[in-house]
Amino acid sequence: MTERDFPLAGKRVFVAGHLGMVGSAITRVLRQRGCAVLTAPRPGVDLRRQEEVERWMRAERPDAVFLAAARVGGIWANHTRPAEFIYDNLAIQSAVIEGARRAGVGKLLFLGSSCIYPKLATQPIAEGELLTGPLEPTNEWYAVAKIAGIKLCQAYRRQYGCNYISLMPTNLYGPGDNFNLQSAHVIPALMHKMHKAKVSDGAEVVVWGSGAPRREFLHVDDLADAALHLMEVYSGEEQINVGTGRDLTIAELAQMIGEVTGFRGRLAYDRSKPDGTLRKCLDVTRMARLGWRAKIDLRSGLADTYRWFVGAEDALRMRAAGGR
Ligand code: GFB
Repeated sequence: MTERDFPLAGKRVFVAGHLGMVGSAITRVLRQRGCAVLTAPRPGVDLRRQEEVERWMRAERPDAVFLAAARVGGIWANHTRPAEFIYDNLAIQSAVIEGARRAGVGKLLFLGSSCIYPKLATQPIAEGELLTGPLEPTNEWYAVAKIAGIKLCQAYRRQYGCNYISLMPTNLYGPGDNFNLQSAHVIPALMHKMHKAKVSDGAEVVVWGSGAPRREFLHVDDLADAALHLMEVYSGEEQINVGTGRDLTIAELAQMIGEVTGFRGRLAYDRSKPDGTLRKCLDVTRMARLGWRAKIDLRSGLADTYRWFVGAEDALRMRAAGGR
């Protein structure tokens, strides 16, 4: 049994990014565990603005911070909006990390991404692969910002003795995800396209790229559970990978989403869209040694996400029809 050197129960915990998929999942679990969750008002506190963040954090004095606020998106959003992905992420993490130091926060967990690792990293990717080679070009802007976040936490540990740690999740999905077709990640994008095709008797759904790249996917409820666990048991400098340790091809994933959504038409591959990195599967040995493993299998996680999406679509339609 791993020792809990920072028990969260009863603490005042700031979740930065509480409206996003990851932040809202962390908020749900913290409330279940009896924590007082603090969230920065929006509008009111722009997390990219140092002064606004500092003023709010000094007034609220959280004991702990989950830094889940970020500019995120799928391969196309990363590729076409590099300035937003590098600037917003650098600004948010600098403001929150420095704000936490000034407010005397006891512990902070920074959430990164598996795209911090080199494009050609040895698979599955162990933590030691960081900064050993060139990055995947479609998301290097986002990756550079996330690497800077890890380095900020390490520097604050060394110079100021702050207990700030970093968690690197693999590709995430789940309820509350972004289903916008241009900016979404692959799971919500394909789910949305297949649902639309199913309800309008469409014969074909377009899958970007070749279908050959391999990806690993983690349900956001598993990630939230892992984040709380790491906060309670880990106080080291190195970032810790969180994933399932299992991957599949995009073609296999598309097939599975077809089964979950009930779409029975054809899949057409659009090779003018980027594949991105060919493989990105995390080595999760360290997290297993720290006493944590993923519990939600991909098929049931996809079914859960699809139920949420259909419910959200129905609610939107009702609202558009005047709340009837
Ligand atoms: O999920 P995704 O956008 O992100 O794409 P990455 C994964 C793979 O799915 C790529 C393919 O090979 C896409 O070409 N794909 C197929 C699709 N159809 C679609 C579709 O309709 N929409 C999308 N979005 N993809 C992101 C990074 O990389 O992963 C971020 O850009 C971040 O920085 C995130 O790290 C976790 O896995 O390629």
